[in-house]
Amino acid sequence: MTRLKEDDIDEISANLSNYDNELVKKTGYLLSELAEYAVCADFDKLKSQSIQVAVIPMTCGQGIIGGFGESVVSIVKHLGFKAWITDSPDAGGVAEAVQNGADVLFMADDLRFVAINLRTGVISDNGDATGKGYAAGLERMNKGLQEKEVLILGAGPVGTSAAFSLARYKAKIFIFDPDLSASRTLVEKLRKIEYTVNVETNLDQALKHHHLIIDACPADNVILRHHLREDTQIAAPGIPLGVESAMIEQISPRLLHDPLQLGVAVMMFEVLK
Ligand code: 2YJ
Repeated sequence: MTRLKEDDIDEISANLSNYDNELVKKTGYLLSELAEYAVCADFDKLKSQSIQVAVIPMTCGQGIIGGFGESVVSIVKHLGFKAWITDSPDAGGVAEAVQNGADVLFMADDLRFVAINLRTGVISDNGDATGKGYAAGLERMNKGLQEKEVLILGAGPVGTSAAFSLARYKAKIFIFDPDLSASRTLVEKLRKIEYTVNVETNLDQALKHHHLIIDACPADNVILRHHLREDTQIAAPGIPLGVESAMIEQISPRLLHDPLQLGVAVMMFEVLK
């Protein structure tokens, strides 16, 4: 899993209104609306309750990422909830959050980023939530994905979660992962819900053929100029972005990509379910 860098997230807090404007242009939905849509629920009643969210900095592993907690707080506040960062990190932060009446905790180490609803015990994982959010975004960009072919790049947690959402949207799913056994594992998981996933083994051929793409792999320079058509749409939770840098501006009206916002928004609504 990619570790976020300060540079990836330093403009999130200041740009959430602009983020919403861009998201509405692409999907017709605000961040809060798209996150609700991704987890199939209407949380107006929950929103009106006084949910308090604590974000706990975690020093283990590679330590605190400057601005990470602040960015999560700003996203959660933007959704309409009360949120703060605990003064203490780690176990002390958990104790502080509970003492101060937090209902939901957000915390991340180098391997996992989770939200926990202390009232209900429901847990949301960032990888899972991000897959749901980006699949929903691609579905809204297309006004439905039924019978449409979608290529997922990367059969990790985000790609797998996206595949389950795409199955719900009745898309025809294609998976490419350089590790063929990862693709096969995803195929098996979807077979258990009686859904067929097709495995692509040649990345260049797959990208030439498919124009609806979920880029859930942590590699840059994968989607190149000769892969892009006028109707290509890309939902790209992967960090770094896989699109050739010279093509990003051109594809940007048909590209969903952010470092944290959509995943955090889906986590927040998922734990309130
Ligand atoms: O509390 C902190 O500031 C740090 N311990 C945050 C660590 C953030 N974790 C990561 O970057 C993980 N690799 C997962 C991020 C998932 C984003 N989609």
